[in-house]
Amino acid sequence: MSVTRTQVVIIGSGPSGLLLGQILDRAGIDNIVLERKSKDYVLARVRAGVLEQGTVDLLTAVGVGERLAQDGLVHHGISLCFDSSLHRIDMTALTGKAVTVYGQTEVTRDLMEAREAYGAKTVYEADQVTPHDFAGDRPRVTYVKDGVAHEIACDFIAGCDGYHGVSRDSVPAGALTTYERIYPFGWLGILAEVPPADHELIYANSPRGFALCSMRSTHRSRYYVQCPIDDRVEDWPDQRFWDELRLRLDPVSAARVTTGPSFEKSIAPLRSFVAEPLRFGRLFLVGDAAHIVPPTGAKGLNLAVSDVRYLSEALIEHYGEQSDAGLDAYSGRALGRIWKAVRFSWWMTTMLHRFPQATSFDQRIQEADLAYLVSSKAAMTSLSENYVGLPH
Ligand code: FAS
Ligand code: PHB
Repeated sequence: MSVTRTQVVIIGSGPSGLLLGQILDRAGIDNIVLERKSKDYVLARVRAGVLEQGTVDLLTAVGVGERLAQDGLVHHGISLCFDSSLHRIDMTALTGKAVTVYGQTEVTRDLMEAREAYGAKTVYEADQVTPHDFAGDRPRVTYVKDGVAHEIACDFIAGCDGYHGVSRDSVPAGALTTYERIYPFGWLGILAEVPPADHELIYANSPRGFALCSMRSTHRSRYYVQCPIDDRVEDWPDQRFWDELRLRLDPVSAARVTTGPSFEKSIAPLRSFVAEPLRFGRLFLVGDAAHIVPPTGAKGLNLAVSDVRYLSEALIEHYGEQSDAGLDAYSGRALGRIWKAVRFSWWMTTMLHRFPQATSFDQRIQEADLAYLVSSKAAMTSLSENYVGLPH
């Protein structure tokens, strides 16, 4: 077995792992990223699309904001569609902030390129990645690459390996408390090389279910419709998708939908999930390894970014000032922001989706929720300040 040493082992090369690696590289803290999949596989995943102002600011500050500034689409508002009417919420007028539409795939690409330019080590297709001895002060991580066993001795392990990763599962039973809500539907999403229906996002609540009109650029659209959780992609040929999307929109927006062949189509389940605490000795849980939100509030990726900010600041303090105050505070600090985003994502999901078991009372409450929201500056301000991102 080959044995090497580094200061921080980062498990996972999604946005959490790559952004943490980028910040540590710039701070001169040695780190190695271990990724189960290939680089192409990671880049092929289509996920988030909306970046909070705080995310844009951090990516820019750590040197990966050039393409983002050039290609990102700054949005000052969103629209809600219900009762066949469109209601725009001017988030910038209400909060002074905006969001930027820039696909997670591009964020990942920018971070990978920066890491390669720096010459930092990433091991792709690393099998059997396993954290060890993180309860003590000499943690290590083992893995197998091309049939050869490796061990990395380190000071800290960052579990950036997502909901299905190994890090959270490595925590001793009983040391972790989890909170979960599984939603009785999924999101069927497509990508198509067609211009978006609107210059901003449209979140629709119709009697047929939820729909979302989003985009990746002015010529590439990202659309979603709520679907039964047991649906399969094969059940949704393109024409059925386009017909259903239009039926869930107001007539003006429906008429503005440009259809075309999809080149990506997938169904994602929706859940709210939080693990507490986020620290176990020298192992830290980050991003989707620690929490999952339904994508309705566009929070998943953005929460991963604030986790990374908190942990990277703590690690820099540890090495630079020989202080562990930040490390000791990481879990509580991150969970404070996590739970606010979990609440907002749950609220947006509850307000905008049709629940199979909803009673007629539930339906009237949902309608009243929407009617109040678009009639109240205070309510729209509350939605806006959560959507553009609460302070880090
Ligand atoms: P990720 O899951 O992105 O990355 C974890 C990485 O760890 C992966 O590359 C994985 O291969 C690797 N890994 C896992 N186990 C490992 C092991 N044992 N060893 C080594 N590596 C391992 N968020 C939004 O805001 N909007 C959206 O529309 C949206 N859509 C989504 C759709 C889907 C299907 C999913 C799953 C998530 C979606 N999200 C969305 C949330 C998503 O954007 C996440 O919040 C974001 O990817 C979090 O990044 P990471 O924490 O890096 O986790
Ligand atoms: C996306 O563009 O993928 C997207 C945008 C906003 C959301 C969810 C997904 O709330």
